[in-house]
Formats: sequence, C-alpha cells, structure tokens
Amino acid sequence: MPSHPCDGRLYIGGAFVPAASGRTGSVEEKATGAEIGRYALGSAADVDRAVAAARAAQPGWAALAAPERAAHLRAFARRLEERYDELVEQSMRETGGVRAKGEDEVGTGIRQLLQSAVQAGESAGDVLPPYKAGKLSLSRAVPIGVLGLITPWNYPMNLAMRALAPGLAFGNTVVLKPAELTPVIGGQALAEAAHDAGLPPGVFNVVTGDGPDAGWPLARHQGVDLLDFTGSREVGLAISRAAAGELRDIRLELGGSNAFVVLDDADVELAAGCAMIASLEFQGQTCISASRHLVQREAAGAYLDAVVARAAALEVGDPFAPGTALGPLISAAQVDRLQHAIVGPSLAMGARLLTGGTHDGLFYRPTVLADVTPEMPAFREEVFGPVIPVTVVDSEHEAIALTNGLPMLMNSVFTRDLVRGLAVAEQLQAGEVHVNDAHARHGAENQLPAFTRRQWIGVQRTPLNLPDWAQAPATRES
Ligand code: TXE
Repeated sequence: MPSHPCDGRLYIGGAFVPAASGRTGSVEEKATGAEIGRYALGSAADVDRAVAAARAAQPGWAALAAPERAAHLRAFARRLEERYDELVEQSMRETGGVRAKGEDEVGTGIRQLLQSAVQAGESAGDVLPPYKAGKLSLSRAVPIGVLGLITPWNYPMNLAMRALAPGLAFGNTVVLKPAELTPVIGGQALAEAAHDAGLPPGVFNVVTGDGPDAGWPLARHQGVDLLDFTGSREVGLAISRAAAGELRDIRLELGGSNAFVVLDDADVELAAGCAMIASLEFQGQTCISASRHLVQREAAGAYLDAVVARAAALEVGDPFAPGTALGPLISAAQVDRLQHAIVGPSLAMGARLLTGGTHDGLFYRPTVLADVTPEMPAFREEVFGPVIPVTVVDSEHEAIALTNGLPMLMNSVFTRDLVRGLAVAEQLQAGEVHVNDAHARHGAENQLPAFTRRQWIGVQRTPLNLPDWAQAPATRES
C-alpha cells in the first residue's frame, strides 16, 4: 500500500498527528508476518484530545441541513470507491481473508455510507395522536452527541461503518478506536477518505492503539454520550460493569454460540454446503458463524459424510492464491485458544476428530468433530475458528432446548418441510434465524441503527383553560 498521511498517526480535529506517547506499532500481513505499515499507539491523552475535538464539532455538524450532511457522506463513499481495489487488498493482508471476503467488507462499508446518506434525508420525526383534544403531539429525532466506537478485527471496515455512517448522518460526531490487529483498514484508511472528502474537522476522529491503553479510556470517557462496542463478551462485560457504576450509555454487540440445526428430513447435501459458509467462511471468525451443529440422529451419518468430504477438500493458504478457500487465522493467540481451549479439551472429553485438527502456523485445517456433547467447550464456547462440532440429538424438541440454552445471535434450521422449519425458527431465541440457508444477509446491512434520541413535543393548540389556582391572584374567583 502506498504511503498515506495517516501512516503511524492519529486523526484528531482534522489533522494527522503523532500519538502523545510518540510510540507506534507494527501493522502485519497475517499470511506472511511481514510488516506492511505502522500505526500510532494512542493513550488517554489522545482520547481526551479526540473527544474534545468531536465535542467542539458536534453542534455545527448537527446544525447542517440533512442534505448537506448526506452530501458529505456521499463524498466520503466516493473516496473509498476510488481506492476500492487497494482497500480490498489491504483488508486481505490485514485480516487474512480471501478476496471475496475483502470485497464484501469494503463493498458493504461503502453501501452503508450511501444508505445512511439516504436515511439522513428521510423522516426526522412524526406527528403523533394527541393524548387530549386541542393538543398537537410531535416527536423529533435528536442526535445523541459524541459517539465513541470500539471495533474488532474481523470485519474492521464495515463493523466501524455500521455505527459511523448512521451516526454521522444523524448529526453525531465520532471518535473511533479500531482493533490493533487491523488499524489501517479499520481506521486509518477511513480517516484518510473522510479527510479527502472534506468532512469538517473534528466530525470524525480516529485513535488507534491497544485495548487497555486506548480503548478503555474511550470506554470510560465522560465526554462520550454513547459508547458503541463490538467485540468479545469479556471486554463487553467489563465495559458494561463500569458504565453501570457511572450511569453511562453503552451499546454492545458481542459474540455467541450460534446453532445450526439439521432435522431428520433435511436435504443433507444442501445443509452440508451451507455449513461450509456458516462455519468456515473467513476461517469461522465471524460473530454469526455457526458454532455448533445439532443434527437429528436419522440424518447424522449422511450429514457427517457430506460435511467431511467438503471440508477435507478445501485449500488452506495464501489468501491471494487462486483456489484458496481459507486464509490464516488472525493471530497466534487465536490458534492457541482454538487448540488448547476448544479442540484439545473436547477431544480429551471424548469428541472424535473426523478431519483437520492440525495447523501450520496460523493456517488451521478445517476441522470436523463428531460425538460432541453439551458439556464440551466445542459446544459451549464461541468457536471462532474453522471447526464444525457436531452433536447428535434425538428430537426436534431436544435441538430447540439445547439451542436456547446458550447465548446466540443467529441460527439456521434445515428441513424439507417449510412449515416445520418456520415453527422451529419461531421457537429459537435468536435475533435472526434462517430456514434452509446459511447466515445469508437479508438486507440486514440496510437496517442501520439511527443513533438518535427521540424527543416528544406537545403543543397546546386551543386557548388553555387554566384552573383557578393557577391564575394570577388578582383574577382568581375565590
Ligand atoms: O476481542 P476484544 P479480541 C470475540 C470472539 C473472539 C474474541 C476475542 O469470540 O475469539 O472476541 O477477540 C478493544 N477496553 N469477537 O480479543 O479484545 C480491542 O482493542 C476497551 C467477537 O480481538 O474484545 C478491539 O478494538 N477496549 C466479535 C476491540 O476491543 C478494549 C468480533 C475488540 O477486541 C479492551 C471479534 C478494553 N479493556 C471478536 N480490550 C464480533 N461480535 O464480531 C480490548 N479492547
């Protein structure tokens, strides 16, 4: 990637500046370990400056007419489009994803900006039924103020954009702390595009750095009106505990152990094909990846054969090589966690390894585990790697009960009987359930949160008959 003004610097108040500490970290290509850039190691002092810049810019940004803000967002999107190919490859290098994943990430990020530009110009409020005759009731959308965003490494650009785009569209200003494993595609590149697009100084600020030094001060900052965090349950819990003690507003998007349910009448070849996407796409490192497969006994043999045949044939290697299906995992820590906290202990507890289970550095073979029971880590934990743990169940009822026993974001259910599929879907307690499909997006990327507060306004339309006690003393009857 050519040198860019943000290389090794933060973006605060419209300027590219070094971190207060003067320190930088290495940006690495995950497949090779080569250094491909530097990022600034921000800390509390930088967060203070960024929040102050965002605070100063917010009233002016909110005062712009919605079409003017929308024009800024479209210019921002155009700058990203101009660098599309370079950004896709940057994503491939920093995340280790194959080209299709990079294109999905950058393409979705750009679409989110354009979608928010449209939403910014749509309804800013409603006229409501008045609670009493003679009154007019209005509600209007009011920006929240300064948003703090802390984002993860798996889809760095579009997970940042999920909050950034609608946040800006509705008149908020933003301080973003991207993941330290993906600081360019998740932060620096966005800062450069916003800067080139002419966003007013301070509207969007980027403080790179690690979690404890840069993320935690942002999460705790009193000048942040809403903290939006996407990442692990552990950090989410710490942020939530601290926020509860200080009555601060937060929004958390965490992981879960998503279930993939295959009923006895399922088309097992279809289910196995979808399982590749659901569990192995981007090496299984997606918050909506299928983390456990619950298969009714009658379908289990055929399903395992079909899944193993597909998984064993997949190519693992350099994301840039044609034919590669799975690139490297994001870090040695994730490989270690997968081996020693998920796969190893589950095998020790009696799971059977049907394929995979080995790795060469960060390159982890797609792995299928059979005989997985609900006590094993491969069932209980969010796998977050290219592993398909299969648990046999004896009934639809058991599949539903086991699925609902753990937190999850998205499930799938496979059956040839659509009515049965819908009935099971209704009983699964996830925000999203797919029938005979992997985690396909059904326009979910368009349902961006508004990042506004609602203000209700009541207007008295007819002359008000005040009670006697509220009149001026001279005019009172008694
Ligand atoms: O997440 P972290 P990690 C899950 C998944 C994965 C696990 C670990 O299960 O195995 O999380 O990933 C910042 N105060 N997901 O370690 O640590 C950090 O710098 C404030 C699910 O990468 O939560 C980064 O910017 N911030 C998820 C962000 O939090 C802190 C996607 C996420 O990092 C901080 C990724 C702290 N004390 C992982 N510590 C999803 N839902 O998609 C870290 N951070």
